[in-house]
Amino acid sequence: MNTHDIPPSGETKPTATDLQRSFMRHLHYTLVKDKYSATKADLYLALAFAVRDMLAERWLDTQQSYYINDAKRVYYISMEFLMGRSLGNSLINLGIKEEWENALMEMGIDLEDIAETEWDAGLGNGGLGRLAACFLDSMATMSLPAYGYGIRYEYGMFYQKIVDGGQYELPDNWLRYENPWEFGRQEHLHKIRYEGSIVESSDPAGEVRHSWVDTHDVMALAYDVPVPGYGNETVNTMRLWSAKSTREFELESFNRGNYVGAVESKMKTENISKVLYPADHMAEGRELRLRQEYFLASATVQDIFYRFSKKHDDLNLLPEKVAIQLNDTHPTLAIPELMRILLDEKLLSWKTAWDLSVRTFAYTNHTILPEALEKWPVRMLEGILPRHLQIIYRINDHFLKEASVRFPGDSDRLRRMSIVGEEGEKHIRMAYLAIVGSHSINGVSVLHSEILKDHLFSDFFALWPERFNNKTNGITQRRWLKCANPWLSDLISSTIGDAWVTNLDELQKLRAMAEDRDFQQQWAEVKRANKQRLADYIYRHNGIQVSPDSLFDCQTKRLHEYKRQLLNVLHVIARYNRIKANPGLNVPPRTVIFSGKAAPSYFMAKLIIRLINAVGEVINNDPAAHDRLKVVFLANYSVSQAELIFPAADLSEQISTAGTEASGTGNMKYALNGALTIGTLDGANIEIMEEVGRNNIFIFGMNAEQVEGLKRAGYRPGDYYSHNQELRQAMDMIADGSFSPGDPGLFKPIVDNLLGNDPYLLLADYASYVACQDEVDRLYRHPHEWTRKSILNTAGMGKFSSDRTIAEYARDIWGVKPEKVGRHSRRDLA
Ligand code: B1H
Ligand code: IMP
Repeated sequence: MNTHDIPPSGETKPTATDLQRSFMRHLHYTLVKDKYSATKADLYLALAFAVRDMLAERWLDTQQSYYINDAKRVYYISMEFLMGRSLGNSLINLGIKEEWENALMEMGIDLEDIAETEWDAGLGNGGLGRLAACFLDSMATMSLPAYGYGIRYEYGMFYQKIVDGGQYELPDNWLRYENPWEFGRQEHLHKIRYEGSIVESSDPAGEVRHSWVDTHDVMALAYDVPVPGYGNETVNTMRLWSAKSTREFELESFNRGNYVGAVESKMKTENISKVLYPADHMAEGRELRLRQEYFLASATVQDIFYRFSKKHDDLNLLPEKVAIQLNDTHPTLAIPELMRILLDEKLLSWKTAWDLSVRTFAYTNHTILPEALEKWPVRMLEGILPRHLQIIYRINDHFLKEASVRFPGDSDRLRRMSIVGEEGEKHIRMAYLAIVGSHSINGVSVLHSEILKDHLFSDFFALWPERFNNKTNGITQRRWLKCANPWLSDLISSTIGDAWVTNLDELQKLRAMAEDRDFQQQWAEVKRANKQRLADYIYRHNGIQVSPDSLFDCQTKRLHEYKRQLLNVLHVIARYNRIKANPGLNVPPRTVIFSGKAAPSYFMAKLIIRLINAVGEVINNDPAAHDRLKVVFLANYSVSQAELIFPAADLSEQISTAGTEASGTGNMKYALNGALTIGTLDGANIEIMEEVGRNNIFIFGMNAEQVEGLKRAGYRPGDYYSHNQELRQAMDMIADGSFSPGDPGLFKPIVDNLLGNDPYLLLADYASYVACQDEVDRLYRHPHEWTRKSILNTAGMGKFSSDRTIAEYARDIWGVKPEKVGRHSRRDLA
């Protein structure tokens, strides 16, 4: 039908008429609308369908090429994919944005305007989910035979509203309108089993075999989303699973005559893919979450077997044809699930099955925070996944035997290393299961990977040093520079060419331009235009007028105590007090911008949101501060909001307690867009400093070793409070109700917590932070110097492309190679 409106890819570019015809066809025949009845959302959908058509052939060709060439595949399994919007990214990756812009303009349609109506795909909490999305973009762009596997949550990350200064959560009903980027695949259906019991029998060779019977089953239904590479023919697949009750189950329960009860149970089973858990860095231990994790693991492993078996009978080939990357421990049940299939269904021996499994799996750790490390009660596993619990016990037995050869008589260490934890309620330590079951274990920045080896997993490092490695995170420059910051992209490309889009090291060429006054001026003009765009957004959403000539000081990320938004607030209050005390104080005007969601059950994080808004309320309404300080909290931080903020930032706040932020990726997005960083020596900040140069970044505070030392020596926050007058005044104001006159005790818990134990050492780093902020002020008075450093930041970001990260995973862990896409389906059509 409409396939022929647009000439096949890779050949001549379509004309404006081709595009317009395709667009109108979709408006008329797919949506059944005319120009009188079409809403903005219809125009968006018509465009999305037309763009989707342009992906179709490449998608079919890519998948067929993988099949024909029997490529080794990599499977990235993740409970989260924070994709954001697809339209803009698809247009850019297809290299067809300008053509569409012009074709639509001729019809009186503004592309940017209709693109705004696309709802974000927010199937993730934060960095971990967005990293998965950046990786998919890089894998497609590098022509790797890769798949993302996840859950098609009906409700993604909640929508945050700010009411009376506090956070309210609204459900993110993202599938309410049609989702043009997904394709339901009714034929790709797997049965997921829960509960039941185990029957043992002996096979003819005398081996004990297990069958899992009387299970309660749910079906996993595939939805495929295309993942186009940039400037190539590759379109990979992200496959998301949706829960459906089984037909047998439905018929059986309905036949029992209990109609309402049957519908109720049907709903209950379909709840598995209902909602994303919104508590990042907090393993909740809920039964539904366990069911979700197994749902993803089992459906994906079954799918991998199905694809592998289309070409191969010999299971020994599995590690040569399949690499599975576990995005944190959330999908770790894939390990016992693979073992279950190899043992119980394929009837392999334990030794063979285990060897194949370990060579197939690799595990990435993303955090060392204890509350985020997953532990599942044995009792819960026993009920829901009885066979997997047996397998995990057996894995542990074999493992402890191996470890006791290496550490004979060291029973303390063996107890520490056991996959089964005995303190309190008996539980399974998922990180240990992931380590024992993988041939590769990596952290996400140099510092983080060192901490894994030296602290969190030191016993395992002693046993298997060769399994441990680092893969410093990265971000895709296609979304985070080319799409999000078109003006800066154009300036860069017109200066050094556009090779940076697929080779970010090219940005180094900007170094030669850093001193060039003309170039500096153009750079500064772009920044100002982006700040104006953000200022307009702030005015529309918050009703606050901010000046694009003020320093935009931004901290946007999940609200968490370890990220220390509160340290930023303490500085804001101190700055306000300085201005109040000295009305003539000459400081560069600042706009301090916050954005981020708190886990709905995280009391302290939510109280900090209230505090930020309360402090803003006082400062923004005080004429004394009017021209020098503004505080803004933007509601509902999301991928598309972030795309607006990064290009407009002057200063990027990356101020976590050293040793707590595994990597950070927002830090990279800000610096790539020319913001200077004020940060601690934590996560990837250290590597950013190495790349941009110590003189082009504001570093303050203790390093990870000093943090350790201070804690060991006995940290006394009260000392810092007593000895620093500015700090004491700021804390007293929080405690005495200066920011909450109607409810003076409201913020007292914040100060009590700081004076009580201050687990993230805010007070210890306070003086150094404020001194560093004073340096920021000094530099901002010298616009040329500031702009020079801004250019040098962008120029130094080559290392932080997720293309580099993925190249390292592909080479060191997966052993996968780029795969050329043939024109198979196009020949079929011809
Ligand atoms: C990161 C998480 C996380 N680390 C538990 N850990 C979750 C933990 O729903 N849960 O239970 C969800 C997410 N997220 C982040 O990963 C790190 O904090 C960042 O420093 C890092 O940049 C990012 C990607 O590696
Ligand atoms: P899958 O997602 O790996 O199942 O890949 C599906 C693609 O592989 C299909 O679109 C086909 O192009 C190709 N394919 C699958 N089975 C066959 C087959 O039996 N012969 C040829 N191609 C096949």
